[in-house]
Amino acid sequence: MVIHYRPWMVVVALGVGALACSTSATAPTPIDDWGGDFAFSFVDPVGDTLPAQSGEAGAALDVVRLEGTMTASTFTFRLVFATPISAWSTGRDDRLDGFVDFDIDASTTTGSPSAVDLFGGSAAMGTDLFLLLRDDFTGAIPLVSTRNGGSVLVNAVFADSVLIVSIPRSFFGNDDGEMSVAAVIHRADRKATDFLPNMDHFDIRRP
Ligand SMILES: [Ca+2]
Ligand SMILES: [Ca+2]
Repeated sequence: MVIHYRPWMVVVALGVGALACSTSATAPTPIDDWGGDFAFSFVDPVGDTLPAQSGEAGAALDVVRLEGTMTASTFTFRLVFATPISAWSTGRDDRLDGFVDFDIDASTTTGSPSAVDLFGGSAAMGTDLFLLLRDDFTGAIPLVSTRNGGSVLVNAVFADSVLIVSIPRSFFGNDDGEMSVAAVIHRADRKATDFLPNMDHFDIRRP
């Protein structure tokens, strides 16, 4: 059975804690075999936002870059926007919403379809974990497993036009640090204002 865990399920999932994502289609790489820390950077065009749906108001949030580092202990990334963003907890009209999806084993046969696909895009991923970009009023956002709905809160900083997220790599089990990623950006008053990337997904890989 394919399970689709998305925001309406997060409320009940919070506090479960166990992500249990170590059961991938192929045997996970032991952490002992860590291949070394690395950095990554991807760009998305400026001004490529999607049209507003009927009844929606407000300017689109335009994501322009995803960059970060993968170390043996921590996965840190910065999601950069063309204009300032604000956290969900601020209650502002321009507060950030949306999903960052991770295909940990780079396999479409495990996990669920990406949120990108649910909103009309095509990420071609089997999402194993996703971040819901709504903060919880304490500077944290939920990282949710599509395998079992378990979730943990991870540290998020909203700084002008940048979202900075740090995730302990232990939450990814024994994964080797290489994965696929895609995102759909919402604003509080608009759904799907930008896809990252516009088609398909980015591959986070050691150079
Ligand atoms: Ca963009
Ligand atoms: Ca997968």
